[in-house]
Amino acid sequence: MLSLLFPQSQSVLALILLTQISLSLPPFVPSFSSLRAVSESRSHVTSPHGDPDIPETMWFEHAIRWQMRHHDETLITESVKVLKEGPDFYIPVSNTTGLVRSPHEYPQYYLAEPWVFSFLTIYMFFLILIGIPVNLFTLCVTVLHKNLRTPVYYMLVNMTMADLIVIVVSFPFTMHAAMHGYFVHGQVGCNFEGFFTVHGTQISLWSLVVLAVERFMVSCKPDIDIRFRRKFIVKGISFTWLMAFSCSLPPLFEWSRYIPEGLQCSCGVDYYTLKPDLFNESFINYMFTVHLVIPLTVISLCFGRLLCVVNNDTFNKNERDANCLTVLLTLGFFMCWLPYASFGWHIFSNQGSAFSPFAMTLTSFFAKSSVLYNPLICIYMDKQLRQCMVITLCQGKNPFADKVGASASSSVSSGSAAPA
Ligand SMILES: *C/C=C(C)/C=C\C=C(C)\C=C\C1=C(C)CCCC1(C)C
Ligand SMILES: *[C@@H]1O[C@H](CO)[C@@H](O)[C@H](O)[C@H]1NC(C)=O
Repeated sequence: MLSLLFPQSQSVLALILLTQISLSLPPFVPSFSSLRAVSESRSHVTSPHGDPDIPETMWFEHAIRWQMRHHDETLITESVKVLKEGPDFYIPVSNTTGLVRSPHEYPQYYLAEPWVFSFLTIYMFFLILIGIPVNLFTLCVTVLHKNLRTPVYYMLVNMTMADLIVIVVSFPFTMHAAMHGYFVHGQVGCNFEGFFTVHGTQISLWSLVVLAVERFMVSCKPDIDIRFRRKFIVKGISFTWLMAFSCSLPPLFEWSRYIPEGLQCSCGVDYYTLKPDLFNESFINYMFTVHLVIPLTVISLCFGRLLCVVNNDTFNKNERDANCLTVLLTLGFFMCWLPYASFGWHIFSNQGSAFSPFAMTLTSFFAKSSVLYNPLICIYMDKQLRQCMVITLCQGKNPFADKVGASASSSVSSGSAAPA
């Protein structure tokens, strides 16, 4: 349907999908089923318990050999009911092997083989390596070029900054933790990493909400006062930070908490236990309602209206392009975050059920790739931003000047541009 409305959107969607797939999936795919089989059989092992002859690093080979000897019976009878929980962690595998250890103190190589952790390290390294220059460059170009100072771009600067905060502040922690196979930075590091990830992501989410509302207003009243729009966006930016704090701060102050999740080398909020003393249940309900369902509803309502004006010829083409950009940014965001959100909700609403720590990590590291999409989508969609980038790169001269000059007016940013 979208491709009917926006001719460009099909290729952009393909681009998002391809980047996402190439970034996060292929190395997992061939090994996924075999890994799951291994981790399932792993949680049924009962014997190596306390055998002093076996060094901890050898436990896996030992467990397999032991399983071969004792064959099917134990595999079938033992279930994954015993869940491991500590004061500041929750590991969703049974401790019948006696190998489960605190993720703040010991490597978690019983959850997945070391190469999986190495892969996560490399993945995080690439997110940092690509994410910093792409976001930083977009930020510089947007701030430096006066003709990009439009309400829509104010919001994009906000989102790019949020992405940079996540990449610079919290990703190195994740990478370092994955390198060691456990959360080496202790509970303080976990709070730090969790806080900045949630904060940055929430800023992006609420920016999308404000952007959708702004697009909605403009499409209702195309000749709306530009100064009003500017003021609205500036207020909107403070609003995004406020809303982000209202989601990221409470877990630091004993309303829920940040704990290591999945393979125990990244931190998220606690979906795993109810913890009445931390009012965990109310926080998770609050987080999913106020910080996911409500934004999603507001955005959908605004987009409903946008889709109505999309084929309206009297409506400025550049404004329509800006609408398209907003829709794509939103799709990119939710494509990254909905798998993680629904898995988190599933774990929360089925307390104590067995789930694969590997699958949890898969969704959460997949969500982390969202920091790349905002700038990539903008660069792809917006001709004027691309031109400004070329000019910045070539130190003030645009080598393609006569070629692109003619079509300059058809870019997203000039559409929403202010009278200078
Ligand atoms: C790698 C670290 C991760 C994924 C940390 C945790 C993230 C959350 C607790 C995310 C919460 C949510 C956000 C930020 C936006 C979409 C909805 C949400 C509640 C899943
Ligand atoms: C798992 O069992 C072993 C051996 O009984 C014990 O040393 C270890 O502390 C247990 N792990 C947890 C997280 O309780």
